[in-house]
Amino acid sequence: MDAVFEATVTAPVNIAVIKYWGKRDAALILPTNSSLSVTLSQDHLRTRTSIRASPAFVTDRLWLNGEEEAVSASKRLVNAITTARSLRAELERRQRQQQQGNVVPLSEWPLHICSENNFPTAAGLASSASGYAALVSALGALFELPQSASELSRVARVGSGSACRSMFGGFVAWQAGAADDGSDSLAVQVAGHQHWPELQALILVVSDQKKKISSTTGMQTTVETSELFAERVRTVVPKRMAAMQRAIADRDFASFAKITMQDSNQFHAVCLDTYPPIAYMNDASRSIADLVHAFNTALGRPAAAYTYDAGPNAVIYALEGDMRDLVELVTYCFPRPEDTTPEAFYPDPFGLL
Ligand code: 2P0
Repeated sequence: MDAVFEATVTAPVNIAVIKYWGKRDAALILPTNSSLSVTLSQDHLRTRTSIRASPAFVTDRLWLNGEEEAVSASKRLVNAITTARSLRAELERRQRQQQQGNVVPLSEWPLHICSENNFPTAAGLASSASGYAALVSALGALFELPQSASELSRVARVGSGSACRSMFGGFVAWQAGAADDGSDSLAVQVAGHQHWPELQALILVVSDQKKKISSTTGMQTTVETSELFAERVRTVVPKRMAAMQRAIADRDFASFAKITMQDSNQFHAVCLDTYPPIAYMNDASRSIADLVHAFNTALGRPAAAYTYDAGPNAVIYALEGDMRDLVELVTYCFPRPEDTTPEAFYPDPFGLL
């Protein structure tokens, strides 16, 4: 029987509080600015990826949420796999030089990759982030690569920029770096998830439809056409990266909340300043933002912070002590359709419905 080697990993979703939007090098996926995110718990949103390598396989194959997709159709996927393979080939060369017996030529064997999300793909919930982070972590495990998570984040980055941040839990910065080859454009953990366990995230799925303009296309149009964007990159983001890291270190929710909302608002302002304009938020998204501000005003302190990515869905951060009130308020103001049926209002005491 032919040998089969296998690895299975899961990777989490991350939601940026300082947004990545814009590339200075589209091929290497080098960003115009640094960004910072919170990694969500894997209990609810995650990608699970299994990879098998065998000399019996004919070619690389990929199944995404149960459907086979052509690996060659995605240049980024090919790039990420090729980069990980070259790290494995380097390891095998070293092992042979050191005359270690039984070097398994995994770098030469085709791969079968099976990846599943437990949430809607491409609904503005960062599926490419957990997807490529899971792919690269699984390749790292399968190939027994000696590289650190930060070093491997460079490989995840060539799949999708935001994926480099999903290589860590907790609070993660993607340092834009300055090198042309991308060697210093990688993710670092700012604080572990134990650092601020009271911080929670509420996800409000306004729509699970695929977004109209992909992030990749949208951000390049922004780079080319928005004048506000240049100012954001030059003066605003560096200041906010420093302030956000301070807020996280001090567990200062008031500052964390204000910067998170301001950065989300500026990202969407820059999208609107793009020509033709890009509108990711809709009326429901804006009503949710208004509600968060009303909640904070009523409590007399910033108790909740919204943020929106390239879609209408809201993520609201709040501390554990405020989350129950927030959820009650949101479900009261935005009842789900199934809660507004006559059955929900009138529990049918006479069995007539
Ligand atoms: C972020 N987003 O920082 C920002 C905020 C969307 C809005 O990262 O072209 O899917 O694959 O590098 O990573 C979405 O961009 O784009 C994104 P590519 P990606 O989370």
